[in-house]
Amino acid sequence: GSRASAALPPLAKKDKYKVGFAQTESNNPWRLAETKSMQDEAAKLGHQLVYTDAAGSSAKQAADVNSMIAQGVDAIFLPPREDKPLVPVILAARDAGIPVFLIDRDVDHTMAKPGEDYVCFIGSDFIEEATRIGEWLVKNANGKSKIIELEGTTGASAATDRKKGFDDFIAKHSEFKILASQSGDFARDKGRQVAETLLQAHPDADIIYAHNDEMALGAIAALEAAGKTPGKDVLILSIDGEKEGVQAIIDGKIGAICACSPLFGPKAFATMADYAAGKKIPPFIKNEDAFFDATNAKRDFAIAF
Ligand code: GYE
Repeated sequence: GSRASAALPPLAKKDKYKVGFAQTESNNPWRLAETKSMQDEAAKLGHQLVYTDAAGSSAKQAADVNSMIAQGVDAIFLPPREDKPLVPVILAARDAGIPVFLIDRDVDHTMAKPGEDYVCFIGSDFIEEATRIGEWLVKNANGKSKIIELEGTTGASAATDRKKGFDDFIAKHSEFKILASQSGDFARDKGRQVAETLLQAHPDADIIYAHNDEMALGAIAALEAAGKTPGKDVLILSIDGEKEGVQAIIDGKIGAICACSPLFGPKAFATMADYAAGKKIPPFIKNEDAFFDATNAKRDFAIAF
């Protein structure tokens, strides 16, 4: 399409900014920890944070960003719920002269580019997270091989890449088979419902890979309701590292969790300051993630959120 400007808008150097943070939803500890981290850092630095919660709707999140543009915020931090529907408002912010920093999820790079349309993406490498889960599985499967996969929100970069990374890894290990894979929307109750349905269709499944802890905890409830013992009959793997998830490792119900830090505040605001100072910002600023299994879950419990 036609664009008013082709370059990233600059950010004036100021002591205090009015910054938008358009949260996706607030239905799990990961989201709450992320919001708190952004609010705490803004308060610490004395910036005004315009906070919105899209309650799980990409349309509402786009409207929230549009209202931030109308309010004339200096910059916007956005975790795009899906990788395509938020692109038009990212371009609209750019054209309005407001730099956008994507945090925790990215958008489709054929539609918008870091370094051109938005400043950068700050977050985890989701392919790598899924690969680390696969590598742990190969060493710890103990003969288990039949997998049910619970996917995150359809169209979310975190879900797309956690599936791609895992599927690519499994494709190279013919002893494993993915029996079924379906979205549980990154939510505990949806994860429980989808696990229940898929376990009925595939009673021989002995591994569940969930794209986040909330769905893994839902799957544990589904397994227990079906009279199965999580961690024994079915090996469970997930991503995030919330306290209840890491506790489930200690309790022997989850096998391994690749951590995914929700604590974006310090890095997000430091990147904004660097940008205002004219420093070159890399298109991808990668978070380094921890990993939990029975060998360190107790010792490292303090880093769970
Ligand atoms: O893993 C999940 C959340 O986008 C990386 O979204 C994030 C994911 C996180 O709802 O729990």
